[in-house]
Amino acid sequence: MALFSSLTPVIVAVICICLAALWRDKRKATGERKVKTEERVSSRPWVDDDLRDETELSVEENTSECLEKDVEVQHILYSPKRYSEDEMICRANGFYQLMNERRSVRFFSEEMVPREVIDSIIRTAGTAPSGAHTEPWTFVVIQDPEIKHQIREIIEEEEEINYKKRMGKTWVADIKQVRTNWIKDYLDTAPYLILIFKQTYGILPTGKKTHYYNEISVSISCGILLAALQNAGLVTVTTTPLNCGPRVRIILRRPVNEKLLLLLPVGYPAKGATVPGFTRKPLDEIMVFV
Ligand code: IYR
Repeated sequence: MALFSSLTPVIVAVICICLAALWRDKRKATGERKVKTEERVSSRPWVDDDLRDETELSVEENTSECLEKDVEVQHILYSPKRYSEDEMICRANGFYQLMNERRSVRFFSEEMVPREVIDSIIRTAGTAPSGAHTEPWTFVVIQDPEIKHQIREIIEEEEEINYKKRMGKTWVADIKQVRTNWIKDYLDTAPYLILIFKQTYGILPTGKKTHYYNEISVSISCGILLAALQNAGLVTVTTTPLNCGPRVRIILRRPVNEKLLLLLPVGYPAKGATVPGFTRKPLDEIMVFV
């Protein structure tokens, strides 16, 4: 009895530790985060809450130890070129015409494209705005035929499952008009594959750095990249290989904070390449002017 009562505090402490561990695991499993006092007070969600995916659950927010030292950024005068109204209208229409010729192409020529063009296109994509200027993107350009083929094998294996099981009948029916399937010849034939990774957080020597709105930032840079490709006379198809991200990331030796967002085969169209005869919604269907 005496032994039991002397052990009681120890037993209580062990039970408390176990309960705390269970509670922490449950919070981890459900993706719950520590709610900061200010958030509770304002009951507003953290800026990226709606963009989290299950692969990011283990990401903790910045702790005070891993905040970067405040860097004083000087503000400088900015006076971009101004055009006359006529010139503006002409440029806006010209750019629309160029972009309206863009089509998603799935048939590629093997013809090489100068590396300098690709470098310039990636530089252009890197001009996108990003949350707190974190520039949370990595563009992996693959030219090596063996690595392209390894990527193809992973993607075709997963896409076959996607088409047959994961996507469901409605999805498969909806994309029938595109006449695509899990066989992706373009992953071998296109001279380059550009794989765009979103950095879900940054890695500093002191810890993790929050990459605000990283998915939106990287998506904007992808849009700019598509415009740059079109401007250079190259073609691509925006692909989002379902379930391939982790395997592709490992082959490319990219770190865990990087998640595959888009894969773009890039090159010239093959002779006789075809595209679906889609039309675009007219202005009055896509714009509301108040
Ligand atoms: N990612 C698949 C399926 C696919 C899905 C949509 I939504 C498309 O607009 C086109 C294809 C593929 O690339 O085949």
